[in-house]
Amino acid sequence: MGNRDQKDRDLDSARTSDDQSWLTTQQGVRVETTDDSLTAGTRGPTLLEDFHAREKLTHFDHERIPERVVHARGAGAYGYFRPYDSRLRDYTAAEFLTDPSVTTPVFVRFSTVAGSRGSADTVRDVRGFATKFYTKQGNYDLVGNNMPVFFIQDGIKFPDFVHAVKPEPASEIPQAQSAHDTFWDFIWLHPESLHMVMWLMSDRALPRSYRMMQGFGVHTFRLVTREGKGTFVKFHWRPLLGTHSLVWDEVQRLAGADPDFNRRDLWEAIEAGEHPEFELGVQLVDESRADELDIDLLDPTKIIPEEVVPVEPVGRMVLDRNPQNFFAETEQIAFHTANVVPGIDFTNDPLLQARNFSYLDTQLIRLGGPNFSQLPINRPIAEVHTNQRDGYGQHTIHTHPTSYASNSIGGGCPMTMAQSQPPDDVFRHYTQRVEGEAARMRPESFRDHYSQARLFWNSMKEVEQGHIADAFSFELSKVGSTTIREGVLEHIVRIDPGLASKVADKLGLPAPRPEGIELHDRASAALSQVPPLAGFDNTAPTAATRRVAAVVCDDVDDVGITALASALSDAGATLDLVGPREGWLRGSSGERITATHGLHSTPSAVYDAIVVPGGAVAGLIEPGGPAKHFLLEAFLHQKPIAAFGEAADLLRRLGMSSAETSHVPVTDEEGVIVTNREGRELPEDFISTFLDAVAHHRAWGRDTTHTTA
Ligand code: HDE
Repeated sequence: MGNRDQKDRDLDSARTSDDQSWLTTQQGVRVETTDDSLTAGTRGPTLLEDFHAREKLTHFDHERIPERVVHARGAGAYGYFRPYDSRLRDYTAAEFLTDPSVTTPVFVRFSTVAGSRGSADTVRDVRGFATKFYTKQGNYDLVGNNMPVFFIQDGIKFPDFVHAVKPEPASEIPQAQSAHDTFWDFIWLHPESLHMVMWLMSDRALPRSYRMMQGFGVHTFRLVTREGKGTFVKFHWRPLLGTHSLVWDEVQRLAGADPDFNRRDLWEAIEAGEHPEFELGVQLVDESRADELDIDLLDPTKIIPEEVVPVEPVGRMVLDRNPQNFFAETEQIAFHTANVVPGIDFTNDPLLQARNFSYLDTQLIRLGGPNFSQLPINRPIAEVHTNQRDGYGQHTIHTHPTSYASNSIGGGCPMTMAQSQPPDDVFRHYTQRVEGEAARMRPESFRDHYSQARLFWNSMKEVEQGHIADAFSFELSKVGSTTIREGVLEHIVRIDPGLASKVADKLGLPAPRPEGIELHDRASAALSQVPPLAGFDNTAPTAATRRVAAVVCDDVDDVGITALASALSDAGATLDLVGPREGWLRGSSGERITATHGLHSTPSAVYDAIVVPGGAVAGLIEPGGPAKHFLLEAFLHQKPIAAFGEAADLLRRLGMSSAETSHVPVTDEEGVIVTNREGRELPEDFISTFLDAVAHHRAWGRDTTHTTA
């Protein structure tokens, strides 16, 4: 039986559908009715002997478990991982990374960090990217984020940091936001956070989709061979759909119109058979050469730029199945950084060391006792034999006569691998020499808080830098304390004086003076999300799985819509028709078309690109028609827009297209593609140019400052 079948069978045995069944109590007694309590007379008090009512209410009263302290809001999916080849065999004993014939089942949980379980998806935040590999050698958890660094260098600071980013204690405001005093107070006083703050203020904090974001293990881990040779490793995930983000104004709209935007996107894509794929990559550093790097690998606020150590692709993960019960699967999954398998080990990164304590500890309270690894979602496919017994929620009926080691009564079982030959699959901690005086001190190089924050800034394209400046300005505007605002500006000026003066200007504060500051001009092209892309994340642009909307009404040019719908479908994208009302409409060809969405309920923010067909659509847009805002927002959000027939002129009148041509499709970096031709004669290159623009995600070159619309 394959590993996947094994896990599936395990999960199946825990599933119950309740189809075709009678309602019973927990004891299996059939229930007469669940609508009326047992009362003394029709108007009398409820009787204590109504065991069904009591059991029903008692269970309900206990339905909630504590939400995760951080990463409370998430969405999960099943899938599998397979290595491309055995090239890592020289580095690790982990079979799931080295045997291309082995398919390992996985469960991935994506999440935001700061918000509560019910908070909106599209907030400015770090995203969690946690993967549980159910390997034959035991469960391995890679509990990463979509940013490669972290806010703090030592786990002892984690409670301080989390208390600061969570809502203010008195009012519990704001929800799922870092834009408030306590967060920025922490940042001001902890410049070690600055590199991560740059990522947080960048578009990386607003992913378009969980399917379109990178993942990082953050810490330096160790790969270890059977012979005990160690190699430092940094783990990377790269989405095959490309890494893409939303823009700030768009996320405001989405948080209201569809607070589940990222969760829904993942769910619907998997239901539609558009299975998200991620490639696993590694940066390997020979232990003897670690000193040649200009960073300390134990410092989780630093990256190894890809130009220094390239990322090598080693395998592929596909997510192909949604959970069937959110609570049982996505909520009860318990990740733990110390869940490692033979061939993977830790380093002394002080952040990782603290995590190795914290995750087990948190599951004990969250999942109510020490037996949470017996929950179906957490059970390994590897056999489990421990001498651990009893405890809340014990599901296993242990029949072995002993529960201690060593024993003779139980035949010495379960045995440790040290007792058996050959000791192949045993986990052996990496042997390293450790010495030094006990001290609360960090290495000197941990003190450099600005170099890589500036490296990130230098690596951004102009449009990305603009977004970062806007994000700082927004966030600091929400900070009441001028001392904190000024304190943060004093740090930003050391990252980039231009950035500091832009933000200071918005805040009405004097720009801090960049005196005595040394600024380097190093950059890493792999960090930018705006084409041309470089490095591991340099994916070919694709329109696959993109959602496009066509604005429709009666007498719209439906022939052109049909042509575009079919071209988009061939490219793996979908076209939704959005009308002044949902339901049947009459196209200009006399055929009926169906508006599946209404302008009253669906903003253009939920789409990747917009089509404005010819025909009567102009009436929807001007003057002040119901689709005007829809279109204007799409334009401001730099989405590709295609217009044909009469709509081409319309876009020109609105100042969205400067194309003077009549029949030729026109596009440039502005991403507005127009042709005066009618739907039945849409030029080939009009369609292909539009598809190309969709594949490029956003029209980064569009100047949105002077539209007249
Ligand atoms: Fe976590 N983190 N964390 N974290 N973390 C948790 O574990 C913690 C850190 C990350 O989908 C908690 O089960 C400490 C870095 C993800 O279930 C908790 C420190 C990174 C998830 C916890 C860190 C992460 C968590 C909350 C500093 C990126 C969600 C509930 C020493 C590499 C996993 C839980 C899921 C969850 C502690 C820092 C990622 C409290 C003490 C760095 C993706 O145990």
